[in-house]
Amino acid sequence: MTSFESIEQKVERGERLSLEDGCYLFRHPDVFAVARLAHSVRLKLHGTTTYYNWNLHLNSTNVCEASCLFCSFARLKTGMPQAYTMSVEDAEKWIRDRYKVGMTEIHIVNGLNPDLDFEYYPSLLRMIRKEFPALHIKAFTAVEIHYFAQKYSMTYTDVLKLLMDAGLGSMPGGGAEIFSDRVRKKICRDKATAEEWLGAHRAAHNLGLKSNCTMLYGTIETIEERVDHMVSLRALQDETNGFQVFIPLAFHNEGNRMERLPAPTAIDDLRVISVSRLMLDNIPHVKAYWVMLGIKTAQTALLCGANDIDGAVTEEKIYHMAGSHSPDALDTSEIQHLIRAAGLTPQERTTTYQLVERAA
Ligand code: V47
Repeated sequence: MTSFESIEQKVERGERLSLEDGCYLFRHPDVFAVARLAHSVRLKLHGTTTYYNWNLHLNSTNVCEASCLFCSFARLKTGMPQAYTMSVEDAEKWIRDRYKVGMTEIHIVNGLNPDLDFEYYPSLLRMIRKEFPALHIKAFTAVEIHYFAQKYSMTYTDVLKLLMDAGLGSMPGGGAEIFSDRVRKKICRDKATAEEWLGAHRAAHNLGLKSNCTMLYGTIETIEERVDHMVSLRALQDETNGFQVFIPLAFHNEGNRMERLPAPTAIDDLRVISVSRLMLDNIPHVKAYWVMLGIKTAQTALLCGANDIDGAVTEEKIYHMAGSHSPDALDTSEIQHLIRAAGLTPQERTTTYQLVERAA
């Protein structure tokens, strides 16, 4: 019979938790006990070291063929009010206006734009590699890779090789949502399935590309579906070891077609972080993405299993359009302060978790 004590013993022995254990932890009334257990695992893996990076977010088009109910960012068709597509030259100017010496990463996620030729994407990457060579390019979710493969009649491997030749350095984790077919049919029925999302990451990992993984929670999924999602990620990681970090994404309910659902509470957020740290025994890092959690919950999450707070993100749009009240950017000294105030040790990293040391 599953009990909190039996789970504690498994964690102590380094034994893998089952789907039933994960569901039990989601339902356990003492959220602080779950958080403490997750924090003990985080301390074993990383000590007090808490990572952050310094990055810029670019969304070069918000035109999107998919019709995800939770999305407040996509503007569906070219020509609709507020729809935009940057040319490569526009994107270069956009980056130049925001780029600061010392930034190490550009994160690019776009809509599934039916009006662009494939060449747009490698050209965008080549421009960044040439003009901003210090930036690691983390770009295009598995949903976008799947869309390119279908639309331009290529395999995932072909698409990824062309993008890697142009400068792609790693893949972000978005688009995973919840793997359950039941939920996907309702909230994101016209984009990559769970198998396709996992297939694109498998192809990336087989080419030596690292990637991140996510889970959107707080819409209509059950606890079993959340834990099942984690188990699927863990299984692919057993196979490829290509995921660097898991990022739970809390549903934001403004400006989209799921506005009537309440947003997850701070306790929901901390529980998801804690359970993910305990279930995902083979994924090194868990990120408390402050833009999505808000600064105070993100800081608390660092004591509940998370060991990364993302970056001094500049110009995030997806969450701000969905009602995030977090600031548009945080500077590095504020991030360091948040981490130190939790009794932890700030460490700047690159996208692939190499340490960045800067002169004081
Ligand atoms: O795929 C969209 C999610 C993702 C909403 O890999 C929403 O380092 C909640 O993937 N409420 C994009 N979630 C963001 C993303 C990401 C962010 C930061 C770091 C990394 C990384 C990846 O945002 C989408 C979707 O799952 N999303 N709308 C919403 N209303």
